[in-house]
Amino acid sequence: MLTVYGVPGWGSAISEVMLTLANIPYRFRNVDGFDQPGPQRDALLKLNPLGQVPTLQLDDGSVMTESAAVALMILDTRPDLAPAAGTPERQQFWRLLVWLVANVYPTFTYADYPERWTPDAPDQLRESCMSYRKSLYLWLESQLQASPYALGKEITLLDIYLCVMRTWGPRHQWFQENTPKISAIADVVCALPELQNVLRSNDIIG
Ligand SMILES: N[C@@H](CCC(=O)N[C@@H](CS)C(=O)NCC(=O)O)C(=O)O
Repeated sequence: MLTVYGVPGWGSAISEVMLTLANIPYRFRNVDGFDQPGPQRDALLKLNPLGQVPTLQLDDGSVMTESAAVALMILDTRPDLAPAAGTPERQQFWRLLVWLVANVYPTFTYADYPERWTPDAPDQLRESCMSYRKSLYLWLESQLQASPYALGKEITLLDIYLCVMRTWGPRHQWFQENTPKISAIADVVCALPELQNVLRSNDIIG
């Protein structure tokens, strides 16, 4: 059985929720504190030189990192969790999946640890990343035309990103006031019975 190295509510939650939706069993290893020196970080660094979660160890001992790569790996066994090939929704799925990890995720890399990058002006970096991130989410909102899910009537792995990322900065209330479509999609995902346990263990629902 594969192992997800992560911290409840962090980036590993995206992998956990995607795996649960796909009905793929996994073991969870909590590496809380991995972003500071210590045994958790040492364990993670052995697998992932970037020291990030999610990090997965697969059945054959190989390592998988990058949430979008995890999504693609899941689609190999559960192609129904993306729009069908040959449809415009499929194109938009690839585009938004890559867009999220290429553009939104790095704002966390810099803003969560601003002193790594600009030790003299950490607050400034944190604030500029946050305002850039908000502008990205506003663009994403403008791309969302369907309901109840981002790309139509069927859930895709993209919806899982929205559900988890909505709990991160700028947080629920900002999304509700500024990106009601993202909020509504996240709410629908949060209500799915098969996801209740994993959403609760990641503090995504109460
Ligand atoms: N591109 C990676 C980003 C993963 C990532 O940045 N995870 C954060 C936690 S949410 C992390 O591990 N941060 C610690 C660090 O970057 O040092 C992905 O999509 O999985």
